[in-house]
Amino acid sequence: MLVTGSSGQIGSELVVALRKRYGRERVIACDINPSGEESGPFALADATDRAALEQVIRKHRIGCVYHLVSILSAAGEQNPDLAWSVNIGSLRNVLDLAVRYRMEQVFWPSSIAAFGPHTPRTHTHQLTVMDPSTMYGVTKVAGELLCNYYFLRYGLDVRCLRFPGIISWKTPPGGGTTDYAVAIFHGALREGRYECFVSANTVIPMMYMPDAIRATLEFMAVPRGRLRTRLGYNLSAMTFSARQLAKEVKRYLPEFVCTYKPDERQKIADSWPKSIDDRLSRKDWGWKPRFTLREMAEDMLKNIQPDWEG
Ligand code: VAH
Repeated sequence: MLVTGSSGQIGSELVVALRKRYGRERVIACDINPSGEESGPFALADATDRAALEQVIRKHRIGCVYHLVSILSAAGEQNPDLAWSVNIGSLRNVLDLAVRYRMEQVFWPSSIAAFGPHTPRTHTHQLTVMDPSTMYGVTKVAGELLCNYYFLRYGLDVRCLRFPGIISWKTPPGGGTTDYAVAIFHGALREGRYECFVSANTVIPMMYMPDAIRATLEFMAVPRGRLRTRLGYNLSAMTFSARQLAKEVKRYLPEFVCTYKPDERQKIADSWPKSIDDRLSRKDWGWKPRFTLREMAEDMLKNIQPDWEG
């Protein structure tokens, strides 16, 4: 198995989970930057360079790719051309090479960022209007359509999940609009305060990383006949406002003060759904979230500052 973007927020944790389940030597981590804590085989490669990627695939006889390379929503608005070429260029390389080398499976993360300002914002349906207003969102819609095409045309077993904002502690925030939901914990523990870059009443669907990793592994293990779509499956776990998150942090750190100073990322956040209808995931492959906001907040604080007594 190859995990591209293995040094990133999801990639770094997915590598560990896959190695635990399938064995250290069977999972090749691959990134343009080493993560610095390689727990197994690593290939330094730029996934937008098809020849370099093909060399890794041939050398390690790859049969399955988890393709996690992406420039996220906020960073993508700083350089939309790069976001398109990295997100779509690397995906096309993976899909073409997966067909060429007759791979068994490909996983690719889509996002609720694939929805836009005209998408109904509560209990957003699986099949609905998708008019994203960020280049990142455009690459997610285009990417889903590409994955669906490669399934229809070549029979490639490529699977996509529309992840909500993902919260984790192992890697620093990386250019996403939902980074505030990670940075708030670090600010609370380090300085006792945090200035949030979206307004207090901003509501975005979120998921704790352990749930996101489990969803990926469960989704990829389901027999292909169970899946009714090759566009992204809607996926949800929890949804809360920035104010509710700050209040949860304050439950554990009573001195914590959160202030709000919306910046250009507010417009992106306001274009996304407030809640997601993920009935198709629950029906087709038995999705069920585990972590609540309370459990996530406690786990985040405990792991960011191990000597913190909850
Ligand atoms: C971002 N973390 O903020 C990503 C995610 C739904 C948000 O796709 O860009």
